[in-house]
Amino acid sequence: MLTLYDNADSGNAYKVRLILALLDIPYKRVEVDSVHGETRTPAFLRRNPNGKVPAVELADGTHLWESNALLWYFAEGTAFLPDSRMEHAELLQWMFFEQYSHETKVGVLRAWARHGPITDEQRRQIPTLEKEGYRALGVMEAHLDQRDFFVAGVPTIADLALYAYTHVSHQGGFDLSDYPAIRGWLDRIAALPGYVAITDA
Ligand SMILES: N[C@@H](CCC(=O)N[C@@H](CS)C(=O)NCC(=O)O)C(=O)O
Repeated sequence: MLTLYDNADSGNAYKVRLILALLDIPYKRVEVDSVHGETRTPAFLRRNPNGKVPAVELADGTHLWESNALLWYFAEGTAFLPDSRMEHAELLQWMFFEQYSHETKVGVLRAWARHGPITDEQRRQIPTLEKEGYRALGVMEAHLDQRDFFVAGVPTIADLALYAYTHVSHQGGFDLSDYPAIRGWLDRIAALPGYVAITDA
């Protein structure tokens, strides 16, 4: 049986819960307190040497980590991972965008809002992260203005990667009122058969 080392509040971990639910893959869930250091214990570092959730242990005892790599692993052979060379490159394009330009702003401000207190240095970074977060949301809005989904016209792991922190971006202070294409896309993801909410963990 597959085991997911998870955290109920983590958007990165939620990506994995979401793909497993959409694909109806059974798994055992282990909650890890990633806010209070449980990811840095020797036992957990043997599962993910980088000390972060999500991580999975496959049935043969192999471990895998990094949320977007896990999305790719579970989606292989399904409609969530279209198979042309160009589509693979486009998936990676949006998933790298998510990790570098989006999660590090939109996700980080949410984490600070929910798990404070924050340091003075972090407080000084907030306006810059807000500006860069809205810039990333603007890139998404422009792309979705003429499309239902990010790649190939169908829901893929690029959508799931970007959905995780976008749909709870208000918890980090972001206002999506001026982003109608994103709001429509969020509704389309939430309507997928098998969808689970981040709060369902
Ligand atoms: N790039 C990683 C980021 C994972 C990550 O930042 N996990 C956070 C929770 S959202 C964590 O476990 N933090 C605990 C720590 O760094 O000790 C991924 O996408 O899986």
